[in-house]
Amino acid sequence: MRRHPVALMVIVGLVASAIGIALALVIDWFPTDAAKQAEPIDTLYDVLMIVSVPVFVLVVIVTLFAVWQFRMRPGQEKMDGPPIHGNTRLEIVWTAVPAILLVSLCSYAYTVLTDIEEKEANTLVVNVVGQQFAWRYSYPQEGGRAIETTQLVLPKDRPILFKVRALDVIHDFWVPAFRVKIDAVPGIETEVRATPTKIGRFEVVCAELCGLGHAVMRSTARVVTPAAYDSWIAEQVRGGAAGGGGAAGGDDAAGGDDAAGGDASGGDAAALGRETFVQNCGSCHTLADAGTSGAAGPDLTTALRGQSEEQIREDIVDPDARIAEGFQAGVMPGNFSETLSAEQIDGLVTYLVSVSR
Ligand code: HEC
Ligand SMILES: [Cu+2]
Repeated sequence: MRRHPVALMVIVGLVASAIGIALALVIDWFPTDAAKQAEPIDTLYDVLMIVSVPVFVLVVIVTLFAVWQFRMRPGQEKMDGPPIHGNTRLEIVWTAVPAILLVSLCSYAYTVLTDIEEKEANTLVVNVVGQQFAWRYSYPQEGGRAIETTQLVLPKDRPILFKVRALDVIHDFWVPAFRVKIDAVPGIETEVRATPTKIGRFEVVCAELCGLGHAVMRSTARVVTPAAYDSWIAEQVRGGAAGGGGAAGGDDAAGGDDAAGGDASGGDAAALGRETFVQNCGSCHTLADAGTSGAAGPDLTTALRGQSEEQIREDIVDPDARIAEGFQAGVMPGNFSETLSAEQIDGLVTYLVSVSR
């Protein structure tokens, strides 16, 4: 074998490539796939692995071989290597082969991209807004005002077009189970398409480092049957029409006794407070009465017990004044006194006091 270094390299290379490819294909790299887009993307990934592993092995083996074969031996310290002038045939080969490889892989990736981004009939448009550090959604309604909510509910098997915006810095809307993601960039609207194929809950993640609360900028995509989606939408529309009393409640918990809660706590201020809460706070805070399930901040169903009205107000307008145990400063937005009206803040305080007693 010493006489045939190239033969040895070829054999080692073939074995190493076979092991590498087998590992790449056997290991389950991906989360569940829950959209039509997942399969072509996973296949693309596998093909890229199959092609890259031998290239990687080739480079590593030739490097290691050269290091070993042409190493400096005792007595050679002052010697120089033989003068080399290049090899035209070799240079043509090592330019042409990678070029062909790259062009073919790019063409394949491009067809996958156009394929998964194809426009489809009966597409549902969902607007997505990223803002430090939460996602909000709105569903345009024919002839009515859009439904604003912090919950992402999607009908199974219906193509969805997400129109994505950002209000402050760059975020990135990503549902790993759908495989697709897109940057949310202030000042422009970006788009991404996915057709959910599995009922269930799938994580929504921000995939662009966007500040201190980046890691908690999470939400859930809930994929339901088309019938369940229709009744969810109907519920949202009714909630909105009833003066905001039940707006966007109706996650699994506590959607039912909306009206009772609202009425008992004394009318308009609390109703406005509840609506404001669902739209601005529910993506980060769980609150049973409002039907929200955010987890970036404390669960307000229990956290507010025994707190005074003044404390709650301060927590909202100046969140860093007092940091809830186990949580970080700088995650809850500090500018609610500017982005919300005085009535909305009064409403929030009235509402939160009423549900914490
Ligand atoms: C981006 C996520 C986020 C949003 C949006 C958010 N909060 Fe918070 N909130 C937090 C975090 C994190 C904490 C804990 C750190 C702290 O106390 O500042 C917190 C703390 C609180 C507390 C104190 C809880 C306690 O244990 O004493 C209250 C009350 C509160 N938030 C109310 C609200 C209200 C009302 C809104 C909407 C107007 C809101 N939050 C919006 C993340 C958020
Ligand atoms: Cu973000």
